[in-house]
Amino acid sequence: MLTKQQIEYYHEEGYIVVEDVLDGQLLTKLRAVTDEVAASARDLDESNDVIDLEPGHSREMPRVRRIKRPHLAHKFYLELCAKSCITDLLEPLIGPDIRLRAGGKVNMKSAEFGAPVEWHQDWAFYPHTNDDVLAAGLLLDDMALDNGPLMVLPGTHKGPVYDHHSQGVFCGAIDPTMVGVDFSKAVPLTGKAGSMTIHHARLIHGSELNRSGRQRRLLLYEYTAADAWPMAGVEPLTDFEEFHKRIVRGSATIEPRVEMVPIRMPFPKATHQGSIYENQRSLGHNYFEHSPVVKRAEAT
Ligand SMILES: O=C(O)CCC(=O)C(=O)O
Repeated sequence: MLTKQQIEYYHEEGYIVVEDVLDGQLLTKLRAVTDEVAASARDLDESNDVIDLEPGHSREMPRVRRIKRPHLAHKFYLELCAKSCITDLLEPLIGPDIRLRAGGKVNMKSAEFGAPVEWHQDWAFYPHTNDDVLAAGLLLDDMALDNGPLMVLPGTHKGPVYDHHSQGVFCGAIDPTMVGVDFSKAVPLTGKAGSMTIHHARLIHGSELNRSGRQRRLLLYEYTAADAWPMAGVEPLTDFEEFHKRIVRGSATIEPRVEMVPIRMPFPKATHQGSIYENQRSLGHNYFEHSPVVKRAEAT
């Protein structure tokens, strides 16, 4: 369970890191399943509904950037998202009735080239009727300063929802030159494999390239209070049964709780579709370096 201090810290700063959430057996299984799903990239020339490929991918040298919607990609991911070792920690933050979002991902930052993620607020992608919405990140590998850890800007979940558009079109990232945000205040979330990060959907976060020789894989499940109903995003609300099935704890309701939360809709849709990495391609000014060290060395 979370301590009173951890709960207060989450509400105040918008994030926490909890150690030892997955035991050795679950962690081993999670890694094995992730290897199995990622191995399907060997048969792919381009990204599909499950696998997002890094630029430079080939069948001989597979480069997987992300496993999309893991709960659909393997039944183990679906079982894991509802396990009490996770949901016990969410209940004090968003209440007893919890739904898994239809999104979610495993971000695979491969050694030496794993891609950065520009600063953004998840809320810009999927505003809801109230902001009891968060992402829980399970560390498959140790997350350290040099392998592109998730970085957060404490307290920003209480501030505005920033513009995530470029030239009038959604791009899933904040232009660092256009906002008065001090990105130097970012806190890297480091921890041992098996730990879990939790961040509020309105918290600004991002991450650098992986410059180390070790991979950094992070399974991000997104959860909402059951009475937070999506106003945009990937939820297929035309399929109520499927929506309803994603309740991982407590019960569903057809009465959304509507609160005064700031909202910007992610429309017109991003020019590049498929994943956040694709959406962010049209951002005018990047904050993070995107060229892997290896590539730059080759170019000079
Ligand atoms: O994997 C990361 O470091 C950042 C993930 C993230 O913020 C996202 O994919 O929305």
